[in-house]
Amino acid sequence: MTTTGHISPDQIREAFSAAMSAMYRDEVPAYGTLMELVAQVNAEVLEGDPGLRDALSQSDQLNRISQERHGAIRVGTAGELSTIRRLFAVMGMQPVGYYDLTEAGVPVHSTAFRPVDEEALSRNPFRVFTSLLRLDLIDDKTLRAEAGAVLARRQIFTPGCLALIERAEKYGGLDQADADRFVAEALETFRWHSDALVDAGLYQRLHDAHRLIADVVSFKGPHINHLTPRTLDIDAVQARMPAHGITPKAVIEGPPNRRCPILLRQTSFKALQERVIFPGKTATEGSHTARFGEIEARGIALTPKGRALYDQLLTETRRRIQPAADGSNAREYEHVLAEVFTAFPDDWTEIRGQDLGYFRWSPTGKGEVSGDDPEALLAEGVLRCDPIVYEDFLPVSAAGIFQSNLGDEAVQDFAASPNQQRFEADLGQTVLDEFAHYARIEAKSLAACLDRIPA
Ligand code: OOG
Ligand code: NI
Repeated sequence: MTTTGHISPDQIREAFSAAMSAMYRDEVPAYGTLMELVAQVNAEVLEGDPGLRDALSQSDQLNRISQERHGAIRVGTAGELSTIRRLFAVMGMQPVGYYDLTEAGVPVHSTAFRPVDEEALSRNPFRVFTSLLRLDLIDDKTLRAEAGAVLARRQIFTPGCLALIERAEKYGGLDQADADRFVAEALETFRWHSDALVDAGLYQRLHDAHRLIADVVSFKGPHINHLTPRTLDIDAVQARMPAHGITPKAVIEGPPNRRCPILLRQTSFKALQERVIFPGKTATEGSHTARFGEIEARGIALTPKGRALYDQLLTETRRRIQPAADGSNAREYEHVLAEVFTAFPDDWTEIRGQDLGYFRWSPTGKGEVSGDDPEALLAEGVLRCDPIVYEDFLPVSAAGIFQSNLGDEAVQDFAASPNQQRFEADLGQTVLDEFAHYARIEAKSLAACLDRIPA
């Protein structure tokens, strides 16, 4: 509960998400175009599918669709990561999940800061995929030391932001005036800076080692690198992007188009070339590609068993065909993906029966709840059951998104080296296990229904 005078973290997150969106639309005009296209497609889908509209409104999701978005940043040090955690906590965002991207050829590991309560999610689901650079995976010792020194010197938070984080921690929240200031100050951390921190020579060497290292180390802060609206028909948006002057990446990441959507499907458009000023005896001008746009479509959260099947089918697909970045085999890839995924049941009852996905139970209000067999009560129409939306991310898809905006050379061979303990030590907190969290939501919803049984 908030103390009198404090506004809720949800309100701060809502204001921050809106401010971030406005800033990004200003900085990256194609993002604005994409937002309009997504809004148009979402409206068309809802108009043509009253059943979907009804289901979304029943599960309290209709309102959030239009404000749905995630963003991503990449930080350079443990100190930056732990302060970012504190910053997001002011807005009710907790670290959920651990993603090892080395597995997919990118030298970072990550978590997603997001609201976790259902009520907070339906209020505003804004989340930020946050990656920590792993300089330890860079072979060149001299370059590693130089990069480390640059990172150690920079301060990515304004003094006002740090003071307000401390205030929120000390008093358990912020009042309206402080929250307004906090949103403005926090926004500064995510802003694009065209003045580089490093000279052109060092930038080039960092870039040659890995483009991602240049992106993280060379600038004053961890610029937000994309914002992602949620669409109800990702295939339609992907198909219509070119007509709006946007070039999408070759294929949609994740599962194929299905009747029963699972997990997460994502696609992005290419990063912009941005002008950069490098300091030095005489400042030089150059360019950097960092920022892009993305859209996502979300489906049901899978159980560990469902996720294992998903991973297995994706691996099988990619064993048969690797999507080429130039799009030359996109059709073929989609075909193979769809064919391989026929092994994943495409029917809610079957998905539930085989324990592949998580569901939320609720009473329909039609008839008395009696007995404790949820499937029977569902069949009688006394209970209903809706898929729980997957609120998290997928490492292979994330690597594809990194790759689409960093260039193909972004994927190098790193020894897979997940190190969740190290990440959590740097973060200063453990991350929430997403599977356990979805399982709890499901169990709680069912218990609440069955508790209504008269004694
Ligand atoms: C993050 C890429 C991951 C997603 O949606 O999977 C991501 C990045 O490029 O920093 O945002
Ligand atoms: Ni993303």
